[in-house]
Amino acid sequence: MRAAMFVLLAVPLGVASGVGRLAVDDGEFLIDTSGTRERKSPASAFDGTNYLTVWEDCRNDPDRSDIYGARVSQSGAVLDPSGLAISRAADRQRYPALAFGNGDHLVAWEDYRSNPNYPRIYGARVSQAGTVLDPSGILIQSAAMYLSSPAVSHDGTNYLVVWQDFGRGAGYDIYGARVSSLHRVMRQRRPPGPVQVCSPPRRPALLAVPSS
Ligand SMILES: [Ca+2]
Repeated sequence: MRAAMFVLLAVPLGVASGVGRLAVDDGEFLIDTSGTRERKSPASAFDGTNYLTVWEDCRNDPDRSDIYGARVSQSGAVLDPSGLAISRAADRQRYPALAFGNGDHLVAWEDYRSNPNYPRIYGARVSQAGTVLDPSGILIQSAAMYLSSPAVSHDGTNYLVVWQDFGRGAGYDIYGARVSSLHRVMRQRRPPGPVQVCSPPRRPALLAVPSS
């Protein structure tokens, strides 16, 4: 069980003497101070000025988690001590991941709002100022499979969101979709139809970029 009652962050201070060794701050600090219910599954990214840390948060319902976050300065000051509500959608939102690119973070997570048994992949942008730009969330993939445990990266132009997919092949497969910085999920074909990000079953796939 992945469990942690509070979200903690140890800030690396830089490379210590000696090749390949990192120094770690001599004290951890509490990032979320807003309650006693469970917080877990943290992730963090740096935007050039501050860090954004995100996590799964049960402050509103012990059985139906949400996604919250907080910015942390390079000096370790928690800039959003009450937390930023990134998604408070129905049912559970779990296992957030994020990356920074082109001025905003993209946070992605597995989301049970439309089906309590088969999570989808949702995301939302968070600005450097801590504003949640997509408070209803962006549907990244809705295939009727068990889509879970996303990860996010940014290549300087677009985001890549990847996740594990259970149900269409033998066990788990890895699928992904590119998401533009305008938070559009890139579609595989034109004219636009349902978001289609997967090649034939059991074959991990990425999207082709539309030609125009
Ligand atoms: Ca929720």
